[in-house]
Amino acid sequence: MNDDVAALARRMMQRLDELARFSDEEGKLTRLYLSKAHAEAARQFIVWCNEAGLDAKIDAAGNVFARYEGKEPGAPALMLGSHIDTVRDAGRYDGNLGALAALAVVEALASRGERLDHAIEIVAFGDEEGVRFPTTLTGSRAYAGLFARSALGQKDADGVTMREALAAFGCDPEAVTALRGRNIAAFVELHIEQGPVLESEDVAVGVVTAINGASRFHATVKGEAGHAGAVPMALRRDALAAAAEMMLLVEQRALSEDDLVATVGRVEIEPGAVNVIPSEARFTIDIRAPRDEQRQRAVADLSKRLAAAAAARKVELQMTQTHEARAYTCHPAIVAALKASVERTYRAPARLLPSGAGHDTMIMGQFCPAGMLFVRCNRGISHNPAESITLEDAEAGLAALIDFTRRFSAQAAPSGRATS
Ligand code: HGY
Ligand code: MN
Ligand code: MN
Repeated sequence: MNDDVAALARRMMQRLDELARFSDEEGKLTRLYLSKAHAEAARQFIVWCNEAGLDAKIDAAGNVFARYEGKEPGAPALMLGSHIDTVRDAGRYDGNLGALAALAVVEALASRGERLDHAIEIVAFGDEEGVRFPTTLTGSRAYAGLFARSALGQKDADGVTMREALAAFGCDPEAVTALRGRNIAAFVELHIEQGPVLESEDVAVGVVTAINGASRFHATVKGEAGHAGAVPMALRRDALAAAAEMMLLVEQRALSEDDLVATVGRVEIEPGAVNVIPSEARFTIDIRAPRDEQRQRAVADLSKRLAAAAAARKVELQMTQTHEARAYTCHPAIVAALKASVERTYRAPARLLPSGAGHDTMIMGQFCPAGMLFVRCNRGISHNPAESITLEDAEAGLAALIDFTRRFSAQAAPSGRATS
């Protein structure tokens, strides 16, 4: 059965360029959860779903869903998709590729009126990155029934709560906590690798075996503002100098072990004047590892080391945890089926590899059997406007996803299926 995957891939790439226009920032791609750009991108995704004959809807968490029925209406569904929110100054393929690939799979079937024994549900999750609000993976957490009600009170940089933002988006915040998908036999996400492995081995497509667990913190260091010229060094309680020492401790701890990674992604300083000793420094910490025990040990170590650095400098340190996601091992039956699809369509041995980046799959995997396909990205660059993939590699990823979708059997779906 030879679909015109090349044409589907070309249209998918064009749509990724069109979707990239919807941004909250001039001249760069930044699409935050429940923002104007998210609403515009969601509306555009709905239009494309409608053009494919699908009735798409936005759920209480701001996710866009559409369903392509199987031979029998109401059959268990294979769910395909990813997220359409982005980081700041992002690339256009992270997340968006998977949402549009899910639509392209349905278009491949719908174009020939083909119906399978299972339904297909496609999803464009509204928040995976967790850039606007401290929590992350909000869309998939809500769908999997794992949304923490407390997140509704979290505020963005402008002091807007998630509850207010959901209501302004047209969603019912109260319904988010009750949101829970049903009758889903499995979830599969196509995503760019965001790392250099596939490119280094000249492979276009890979199958993900596991996803790193992650812990995120907001650290606040309080010292004492003072005159930059008049206060002797030994008498200072410089919040920024203390935070700088702590950031290096974060880096050194991660360097001490293989597979452990840690990042300080955002720093804010008060009062921020050239001739004032900083009184407060706030920074984020993101720590990840393939094994939860390894990550938790690093978190415990770092908490002690940062506290000791604060005491030595006579500054206050407050660490607030904002995110925790357990490492996820992709369902073996899904991995095996994806591997077979890659080998059938790509005609080369499938490269199996872990994911250092987090994905909606790690949440959906707590709800139903789940797995991922990776597409090579240029120089492994991601979370960066230089992020790019080739049309050929997009086509290879799509071909494998279509093959998997056709051969998937909800009846034979691995255990651990969501209850309806
Ligand atoms: O941070 C991550 O791993 C993902 O890109 N949200
Ligand atoms: Mn992503
Ligand atoms: Mn990302």
